[in-house]
Amino acid sequence: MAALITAQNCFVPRPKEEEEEIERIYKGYRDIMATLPKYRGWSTLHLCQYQGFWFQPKIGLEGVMWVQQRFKPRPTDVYLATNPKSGTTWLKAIVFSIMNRKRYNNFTTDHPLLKFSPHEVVPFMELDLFRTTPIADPEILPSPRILATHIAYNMLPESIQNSSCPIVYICRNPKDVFVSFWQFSVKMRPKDLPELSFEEAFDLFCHGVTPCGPFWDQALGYWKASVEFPNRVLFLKYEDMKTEPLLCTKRIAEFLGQPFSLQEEENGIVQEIVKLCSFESMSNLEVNRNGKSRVRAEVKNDVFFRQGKVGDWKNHLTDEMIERLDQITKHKFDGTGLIVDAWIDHHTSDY
Ligand code: PAP
Repeated sequence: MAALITAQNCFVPRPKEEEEEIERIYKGYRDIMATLPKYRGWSTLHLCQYQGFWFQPKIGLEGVMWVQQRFKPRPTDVYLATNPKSGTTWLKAIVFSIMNRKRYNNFTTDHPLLKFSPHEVVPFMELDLFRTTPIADPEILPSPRILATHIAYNMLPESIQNSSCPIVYICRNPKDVFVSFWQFSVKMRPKDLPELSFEEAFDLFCHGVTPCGPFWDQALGYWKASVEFPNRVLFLKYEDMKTEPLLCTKRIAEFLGQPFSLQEEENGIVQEIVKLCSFESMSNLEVNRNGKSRVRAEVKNDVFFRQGKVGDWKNHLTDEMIERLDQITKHKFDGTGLIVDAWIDHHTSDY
């Protein structure tokens, strides 16, 4: 297998003066963070509100500020954007497999995704590369780089917004996102923090207080961008990917300017990619069952694989919760052209 350069390879020592300068810049970020509105966090004590969105102070906001002020895109970059718990891990695996299919064409016995977590081969900018000092040098990554982010569209630096780099966004029913987020935060919340109950977390979610939320505002930013710049921003739904994985994979490949040839289709390459990236296959790999992130040492790879299903919210939410979330979703997306009928529960709603 050809050598793979991952996020971890980008953490190389820099000259002392450069390290000191970066440390000074991050100290400035922390000074700004100390002045921001705070509210109860999910896996951290607090979230900070910055430019209308909520972020974890340490694992998140410092990196966001660096991306906004200093990140240099390359014209060949591909960006993957999501609300957390909306299918990020899956999208990373699919796009990596599409983009690298000439180089890694053995999908069953010798593919990087059989040994590396999707988060390792497609790093988050603000959470992996620039989360805090020491930061990575992303110039080490070969082109085309595939980089992920949870940053809202309007908060992306102009250098990305004004570039011609493609952005693939995936969105998911907020009821499933909430349940997934809740389960994740139970695993990630340090034991020395007071417990966050399911009901409290639900209330936070409804008020938009989630890491990188409000969920709806973040989704709308990318939705509007996808309407305005359809060749640059692709808006996908998790549920469509579940029902039509082959079609969606082909659509992503076309959008990225890497359509599957007739011969590739005849050879079953699309099927192979879909199978490799499926929840069933990914969640059973040793690296994703027992591996740990090499960049974020506190994160075990298995926290990104729970059920991978549509509709688990039915097993967790009360009728009142369903009604409340659906009302918010209808209200927020009303008149935007974003069709979310399939997300609304018609037993409790008059939609
Ligand atoms: P993020 O926190 O980095 O954004 P993300 O992958 O969006 O991660 O969230 C994990 C969710 O995606 C989990 O959903 P669940 O809690 O409802 O089960 C996880 O199971 C699901 N997921 C991960 N990999 C896949 C996959 N290959 N196919 C479908 N769903 C997946």
